[in-house]
Amino acid sequence: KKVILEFFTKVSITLSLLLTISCNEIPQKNITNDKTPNVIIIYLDDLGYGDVGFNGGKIHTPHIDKLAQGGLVFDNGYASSATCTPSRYALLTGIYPWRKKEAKILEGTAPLLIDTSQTTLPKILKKAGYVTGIIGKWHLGLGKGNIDWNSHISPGPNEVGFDYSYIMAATQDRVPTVYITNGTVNNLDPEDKIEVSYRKNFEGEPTALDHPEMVKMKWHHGHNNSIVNGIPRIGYMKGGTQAKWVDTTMSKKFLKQAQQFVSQDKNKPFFLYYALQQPHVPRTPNPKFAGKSGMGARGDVIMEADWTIGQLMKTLEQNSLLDNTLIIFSSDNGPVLNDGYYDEAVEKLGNHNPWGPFSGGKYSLLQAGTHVPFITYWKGQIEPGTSDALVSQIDLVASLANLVNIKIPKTDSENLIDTFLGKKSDGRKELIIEATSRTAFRKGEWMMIPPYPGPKVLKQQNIETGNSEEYQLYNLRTDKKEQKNLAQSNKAKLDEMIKAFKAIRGT
Ligand code: NG6
Ligand code: CA
Repeated sequence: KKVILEFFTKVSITLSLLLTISCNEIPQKNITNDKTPNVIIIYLDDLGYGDVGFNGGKIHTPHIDKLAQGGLVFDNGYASSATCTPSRYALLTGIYPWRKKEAKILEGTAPLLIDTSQTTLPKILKKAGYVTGIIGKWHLGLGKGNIDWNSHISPGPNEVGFDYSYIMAATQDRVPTVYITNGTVNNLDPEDKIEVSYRKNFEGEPTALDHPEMVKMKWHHGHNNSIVNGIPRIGYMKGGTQAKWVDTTMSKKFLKQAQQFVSQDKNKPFFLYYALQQPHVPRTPNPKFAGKSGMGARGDVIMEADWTIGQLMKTLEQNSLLDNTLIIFSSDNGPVLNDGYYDEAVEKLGNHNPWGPFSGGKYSLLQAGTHVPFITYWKGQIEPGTSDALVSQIDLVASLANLVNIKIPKTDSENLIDTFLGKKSDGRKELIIEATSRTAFRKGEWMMIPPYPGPKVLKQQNIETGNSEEYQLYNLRTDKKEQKNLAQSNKAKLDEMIKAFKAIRGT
């Protein structure tokens, strides 16, 4: 009897193990390339669908356009959220940001949002033998709360899969305004300790409210705390004088880092997450670019970002890396003109249209919030063209895992590697997008936005939020601007959408 019982226990354990494996793991696929390529994600901050030349933008972006011409342009490519932190969280983890309630725009002192035990894109690639690096904007929290900026800061990017990190902690408009290399603030001075608070000012430190005469870039809303380089920021900072960044050279610093990173260790493939700060506020073009666009600082910094990308491409070419590097270009969320400073982004816009054919913008559930420029480029491997496939940045986790043959647990990420490489024309069937803790649902050509209270327009930014007391249903093929609400006239479709949305969203 005992033997039989043991036998059945063993069989059932084996069976359940097999079942867990088959349910949780994405099947492997053979890749045709003999070598796994280097991977670079070029990720801009607040760049709109229409901000790039290849989507009709009036700002000169020849280098980005070159990627578009030589790569695959996704016309239905999405960021996971209409703001930064949630989008970046999804990009790196493959988990919808609305599943994680802390995934909101983070303060500079916020603890690390990603659990160090979580699967992440850099961990996956590291497991496949890649050297992994992040250069640029992090904005996913650091430490465990109560950071001491004067000693080693951990956990951070290096604890979630990056071998190398050279970052700003949060945003260019948030303190601390310092670069951090592998968890240590650059140019620390033990005699001039850094202190940071988002609650109250440090005694005697000037703020934009007390010392408007010290301010060179005027604030419009928010951004009236500590002043660094004449620019008033969000949050209070004391000390660290020699550690503070110079805003006008930030783009160059990140570029140099990126160039060094891709030029090192030729024996291993690399993964570079190159997170540029443009065109987020404060927009601080290098003097070489100031005034170049004729559209104010916003246009100038987009031109500078474009030049930077051109320089990185040159470095790849000089190092004979282009044939073996997959480049993914996108943006963390849609555009905003006035995001808190008077910088003439509104006044000098002219006939440039950052939103492309869409309504809304950053912070919005309407298309311009999340529907962003999206390109995959791999010289000699990806055939240039345009794809209609519905794809999201959240899909990069499963897709790149598949590319490098690493098994991962199931997430919200879908394996679309063949779509990203242009071997297949269909993408995902449905997608939930997020904007300031609200969610909406796309399936096929349809978009459904549930009712939400709150303002219909963000007054200061002049952005339509997508809020309405009623359900909204739009056909994106015929109505990209989301102006004809079909919720009443197509009840059957609305019901189908609500049902499918709830099946994923759970409420
Ligand atoms: C908002 C800031 C905005 C920007 C944004 C984050 C104010 C009034 N507005 O709170 O300027 O910093 O946060 O942008 O402070 S994001 O692209 O990083 O999500
Ligand atoms: Ca952003």
